[in-house]
Amino acid sequence: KKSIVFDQEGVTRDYVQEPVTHDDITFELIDTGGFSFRKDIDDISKKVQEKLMALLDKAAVICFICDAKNGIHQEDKKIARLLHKSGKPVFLFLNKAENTSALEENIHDFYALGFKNIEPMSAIHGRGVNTMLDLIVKNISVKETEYEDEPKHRVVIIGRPNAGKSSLMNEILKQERSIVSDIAGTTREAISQNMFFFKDLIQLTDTAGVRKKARVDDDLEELMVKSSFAAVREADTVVVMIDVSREGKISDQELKLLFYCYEQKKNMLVIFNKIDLLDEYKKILLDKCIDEYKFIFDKIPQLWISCVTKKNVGKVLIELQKIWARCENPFEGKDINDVLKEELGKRHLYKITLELKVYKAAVVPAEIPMVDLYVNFPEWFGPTELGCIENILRNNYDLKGCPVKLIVRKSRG
Ligand SMILES: Nc1nc2c(ncn2[C@@H]2O[C@H](COP(=O)(O)OP(=O)(O)OP(=O)(O)O)[C@@H](O)[C@H]2O)c(=O)[nH]1
Ligand SMILES: [Mg+2]
Repeated sequence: KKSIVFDQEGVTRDYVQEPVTHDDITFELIDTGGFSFRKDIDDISKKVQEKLMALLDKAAVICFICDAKNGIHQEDKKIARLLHKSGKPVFLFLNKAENTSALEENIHDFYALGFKNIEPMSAIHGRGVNTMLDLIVKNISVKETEYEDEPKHRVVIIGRPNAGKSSLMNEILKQERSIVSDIAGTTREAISQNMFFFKDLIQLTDTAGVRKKARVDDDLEELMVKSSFAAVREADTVVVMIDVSREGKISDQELKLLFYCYEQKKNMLVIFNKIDLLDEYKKILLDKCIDEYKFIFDKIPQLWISCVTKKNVGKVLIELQKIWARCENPFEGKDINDVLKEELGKRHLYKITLELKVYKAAVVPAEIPMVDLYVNFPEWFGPTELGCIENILRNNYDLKGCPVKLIVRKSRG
């Protein structure tokens, strides 16, 4: 229960909790109610104090803010004692430090509180805030997999050897989970790790690079190490990583990966990595390639990142989150039946002389955008016809990165 409810006016003294992202790490920042050590406090204040103790107990890092201008207060000493007892990392911030003479005069008293880390700050001038955020993220660790629950999403990173898959995995996890080296084929087996992103548990899997040269008739299983292939099959979301520092084109293997994941109805994100090494000429070639395979690239969000300079690395999870959000509410706004009626009225579907009709569409509640189509001749709705209907839906709804599953059912109209 977040709010303290009490039968009296103007008593809300809840703590304020907000997720904050700094240096790609997201944590909950909690602004608490004030401490009180008075014995004769009323019931609301008691609840505030109880809540405060519970928060301290759960906190990973504590920022203790004192007033440098007015100097140390009796209560500060009591709070300090309490915080020392907690055994947590505590950072003492001396606020109102813009008043330098007061700061100089009072700082010694604050040293006596026994905290190693003392930082001046000025909340009204926004000074010291960055230091605070730095100290916080340095002292919290990204949550690991003690959690027994099933992950809400399984994300797998695939691509050619040396693309930077393990580098990205480590960047996202903020730890050296996967070994990174410039030797192609460094990662041998799929490596999974769970992490929290906001409130959701997410499994992240780094895979061994796709090794062999693709031939037209190769299927993906032959191209991939078994554990990588298994990881793709089990994933709901695939990140296809493409190294832009190579020859300025998207290889057949990479296209094969894209098509496979698309057909397997995965959520998808394309990541172009190593943009620190991208020159203008290669960029033009790559853009041409993307344009050539527009029919697939139009359906998938793309991010251009560098694991070395960290450019856009922080956007990866956010982009995935957007895809998942689209999947949760895929056909919002317009009525799907109106959309299909209008579009198919402009552009009829024919198989030879037979007109293929969609009488009705119904959105199926599922993990991915799914629609039942009630049609006159289900057997004639092949990949071309379904592709056409899928494109109509994609043009009318925001489904970028989401798969779309269409199921045809016989109907007499
Ligand atoms: N310049 C540059 N180098 C990068 C970038 N990302 C990764 N690298 C380097 O590329 C090499 C390969 O990185 P890894 O993360 O091991 O690549 P991988 O895709 O896991 O490779 P395999 O495990 O062999 O499939 C390492 O030397 C990295 O330091 C980047 O954005 N820019
Ligand atoms: Mg690797």
